Amino acid sequence: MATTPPDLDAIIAAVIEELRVEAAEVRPAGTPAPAPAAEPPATTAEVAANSAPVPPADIPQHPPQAAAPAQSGGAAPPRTVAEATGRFTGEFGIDLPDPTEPERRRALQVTDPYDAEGLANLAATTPARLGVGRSGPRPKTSSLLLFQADHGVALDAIHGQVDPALLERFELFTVTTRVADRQEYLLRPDLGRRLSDDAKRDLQERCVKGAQVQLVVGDGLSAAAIDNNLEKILPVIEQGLTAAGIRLGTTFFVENARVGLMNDINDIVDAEVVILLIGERPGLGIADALSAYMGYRPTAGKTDADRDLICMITEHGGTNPLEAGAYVVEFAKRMLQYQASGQELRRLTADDE
Ligand code: B12
Repeated sequence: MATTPPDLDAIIAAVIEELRVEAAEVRPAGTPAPAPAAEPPATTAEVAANSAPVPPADIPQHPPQAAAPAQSGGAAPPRTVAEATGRFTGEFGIDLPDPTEPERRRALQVTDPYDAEGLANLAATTPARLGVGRSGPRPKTSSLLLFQADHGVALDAIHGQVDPALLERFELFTVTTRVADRQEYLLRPDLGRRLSDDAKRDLQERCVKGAQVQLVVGDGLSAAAIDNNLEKILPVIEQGLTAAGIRLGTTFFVENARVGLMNDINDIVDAEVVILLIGERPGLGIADALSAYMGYRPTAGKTDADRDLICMITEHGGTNPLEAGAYVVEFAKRMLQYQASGQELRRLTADDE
């Protein structure tokens, strides 16, 4: 009858014990215990990654264990996977390649695909995470790291602040909405659509009234969108409109802004066309895309059906801000010509298309 060698029993027992101890330390009370790993790690990199994860600050870390050969017989059982396998190299570290590097980000990771060429063609049509493969039922480590990195960039964009030096360079003064802080901004879009009382007073005092085009810059859901694109798009729009003899209002910046704010703003500045340059909700890959939302005579009660927008303005896989600026100018001229925007503009220009 086949029996398991005694040293293997000791190794398995040690691994199970280690997983149990780790799970007890890391798992919040009341959550079920995870199933033990089915297979021992195959490579040095996996051993290092498994033995020395980089845990969040509030999770206790194991002190590094000294390298030791696998034990057998009556000796003390090994305490770590590295000890058990004898493959610990003596150094802890992450030796995986950076998954955010462009060639890694787009690398196909399906092992032995049925139609490699078809898969490559499909993946080339979209930035979506196709062909990422899997490790058992789980994502591969590189997929998980890439996801976490992109998620981090998106969070930074949402919670970041627009560079004050940039606003100064364009001499934009800042007003706020009725939102108190970023948390409230995310939870209460309605408050981001209304100007604060101070903002109303500031606009009343500082803005030219009755312009043909009022430009507004708002952080929206991505500070990075403003930081990375404003310097290119704003001069193109301003110069393009001015060169066409169009009178501009006083451009300013709104913190914690939502699109619907255009109505409140125009109830004060009374422009013909309002153009709001605002940060879009970041995606997992592109976090600095800007939109230009535009409306003809926005006022209380106007909705998105009365607005137009030019979206995905970014140098990272979208419309270049210089090109987008020129397009915004043409769109604004069209709105002025037809005295309409949104669905109404579509109706009036249906014969043009
Ligand atoms: C979130 C979102 C939505 C959400 C908005 C919900 C909300 N309250 O936030 C929902 C799912 C409702 C939605 C619906 C639609 N959307 Co949408 N949406 C987006 C997305 C992913 C992000 C927008 C964003 O970050 N805005 C900035 C933040 C700060 O604005 P906000 O004040 O928080 O939210 C307002 C805007 O998002 C606006 N909005 C959202 N979509 C659209 C579309 C149009 C044409 C307009 C004028 C306004 C608008 O509605 C919100 C309330 O006012 C963009 C993708 C992108 N790359 O921008 C597509 C996007 C803007 N949507 C688009 C479209 C086509 C639509 C729909 C017309 C789809 C449809 N056929 O029904 C509808 C129109 C809805 C409307 N408001 O009238 C297109 C616009 C293309 C274009 N250039 O005209 C985009 C660019 C997606 C795309 N690539 O195709 N959308």
